[in-house]
Order: sequence, then C-alpha cells, then structure tokens
Amino acid sequence: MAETELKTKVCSWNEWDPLRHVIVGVATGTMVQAPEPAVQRNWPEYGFPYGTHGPLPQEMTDKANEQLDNFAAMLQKRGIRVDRPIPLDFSQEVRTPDWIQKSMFGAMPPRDLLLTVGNEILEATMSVRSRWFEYLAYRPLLEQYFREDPAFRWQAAPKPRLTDESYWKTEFWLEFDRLTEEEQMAHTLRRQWNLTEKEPLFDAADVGRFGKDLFVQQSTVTNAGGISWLRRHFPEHRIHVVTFHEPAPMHIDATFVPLRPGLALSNRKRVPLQQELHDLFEANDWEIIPCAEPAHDTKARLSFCSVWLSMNTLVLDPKTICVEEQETAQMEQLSKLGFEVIPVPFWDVSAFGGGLHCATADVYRDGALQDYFPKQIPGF
Ligand code: DAV
Repeated sequence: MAETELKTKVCSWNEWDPLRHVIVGVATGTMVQAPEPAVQRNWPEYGFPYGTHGPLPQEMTDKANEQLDNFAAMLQKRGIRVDRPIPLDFSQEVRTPDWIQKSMFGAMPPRDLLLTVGNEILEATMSVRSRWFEYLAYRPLLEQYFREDPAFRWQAAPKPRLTDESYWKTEFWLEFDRLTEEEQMAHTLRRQWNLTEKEPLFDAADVGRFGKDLFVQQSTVTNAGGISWLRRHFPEHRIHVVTFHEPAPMHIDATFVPLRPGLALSNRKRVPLQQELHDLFEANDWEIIPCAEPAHDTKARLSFCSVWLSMNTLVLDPKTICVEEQETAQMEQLSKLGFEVIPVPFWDVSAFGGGLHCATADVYRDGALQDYFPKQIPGF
C-alpha cells in the first residue's frame, strides 16, 4: 500500500456518520479478574468462585477471536480501515505505589477506554485497578496516529490513585448481590454505588456522542467528579448527566444510543429517569423508541455484561447498522426503520467485555461538528 493511503486522520463527532477508520479489540489473554474493591467476580458454576481468578478458557478465547477477526474482515471489505490493539500479559500482577492487584483484565472493549471527540482521543481514567494499565494495549496505535496526523490531539485524563479511599467498601458488590432489587435501585436513585468522590473517575463508554451534545451516564464506573472533569475538558460541548432504571449501571451503550439524526434507541427496561431527557428530544424533533426484546434471557457464560448487548450495535452510516446475528427482533425493528442491517456473529465475544459497540472505538467518521439540539432545556 502506498504510504499516502496509510496516513491517519483522527476525527469523529457522533455515533452515526459514515465510518472510515475504527479500532476493533482482541480477546487474547482476557482474565476473570482477581477481587478488588471495584470488582468481585463470583462464578462458582463456571469454575471461578469468589476469590479465584485466571484466564478465560482457551476455547472461549479462540471462538471470540474468530468472531472479532471476522467482524474486522467484514468492515475492511466495506472499505473501513481497522486497527487492532496489542494485548499485554494480562495475567501479570500489577502495582502502583498505593496497591498491588493480582491480575489485569484484557483489550477487547476499546470503547470503555478511548473517547473520540473530534480530532481528540481521550484516554479515560477508568475506575478499576485491574484496568489501570489497559491503555498500554492501545499506545502503539495512539503513537502511530500521533506520528501520522499532525492535527491529532492525544489526551489522557488524570490517572486516578484508586486507593481504598476511592471506594466505600472492599466487598461492596458481594453485599449488593444480596440486596432486593428495590434496595439496589435505591443506589441508582441516590447515584451512589461503590465509588466515592475522592477523585474524578469515568469510563469512556458512559459517554454517548450526539455532536455538540454529550450524554454522560453517572454509573458504577463514572462518578460526579468524572463528569465534572469531562465538562471542564469539553467546554464547547453540552454535557447532560443521565441515569436510567437499572440497579447497577455500567456504560451507556446498551441503554441509550443514537441511530441517526432524529432517532435514538432506548432500552425498553432501563427507562430514562430524567423527564428533561424526553423534553430535550421532543423539543428538537428527535424520536426515542424502545429497543426490541433481546434474544437471550440469561447472560453469556462468564460474562459481566447483560442480555441488553442486543442493542449494542455499530452504526456504519445513517442507513447501515451492524447487529449481533441472533438478535432477530432487534434486526427486524431496525429494518423496518429503513436500515440495511448487517448480521454479525458476536455472542461469543460477550464474556470478553461487550458487544459490537463496546468492541470498537472510532478513529474517523466523515462529517463535521453539528448542533442537533439547538433548543436546550434549562438546568439539564
Ligand atoms: O449493560 O450489560 C454493556 C456495556 C459493556 N461495555 C450492560 C453493559
């Protein structure tokens, strides 16, 4: 390939403009994480009772990589440039001056870590010790983009210390699992789970990009300080803080996602808790439609993600969308809305950190920054 064809340009303002360049994660080396204040895995039925950790089984990893590779090849065939991260040895113990953590996690969901806003890619703080060093898997790509695109703004949010002061309790999630759904929901209504406000914390996947408006979910991995940091970091954008009817929210992209200008898909169970969100969409002639019924009624084996990965889609352009191939109801709904739907086998990737949106991070989409919500709601 001629060198000019390789030249990178970083730019993406929303989730729907025509996609030209994307990062697709890899499953290799992904771990069931060792316990830490932010994560307590407890999967005795799959050989990982509380307190144990280790790599996901090799046959699962192979199957996930096969699906990821096929997905990447399909995108390439459509003329989209695809880059892949370089996994580290995620089974290694890591430490900072403040703590030691028995394992890392993986490099399947780039969306969790990398937030592309215009010509900037921002590395999120993350809020989990086992994911503290995850950015290293993406550094070879970011270094390359920095060399090739003189306009690329490479940013990293302040690395958090993640001492015990960043968490309320060391076994919060074990205790949370024993609560009734109503007691769990009380956490959501108070916007208070295990993160304290000691320092700003956020995952990139809690941000939904709609041009000038960014919708940021306060969640189990994104605290108020993290959102305040984002607001100061993107002064030209309008940041809307949103929550939904979900006891343990993590990432907005299986909950509330744009499909194209004027149309957003909302989780049929995790309804928005702010009336202002409806008001804003209505005032600007945007329609919000509930998603279809998911194909599965239980999570995938060893997965911390929900069945709502059914709506975790990748929009290739305002008329074309990738959907997991078993999600027939979701595909049908999108077809009826006028989309060309590309079915993608991806369920075996779930345990590695998500669906088609989680598994990708935008590098370049056509289009400029636009204001899709010129009529704003005061105080939202
Ligand atoms: O809602 O099950 C999906 C997103 C993971 N990055 C969920 C989380």
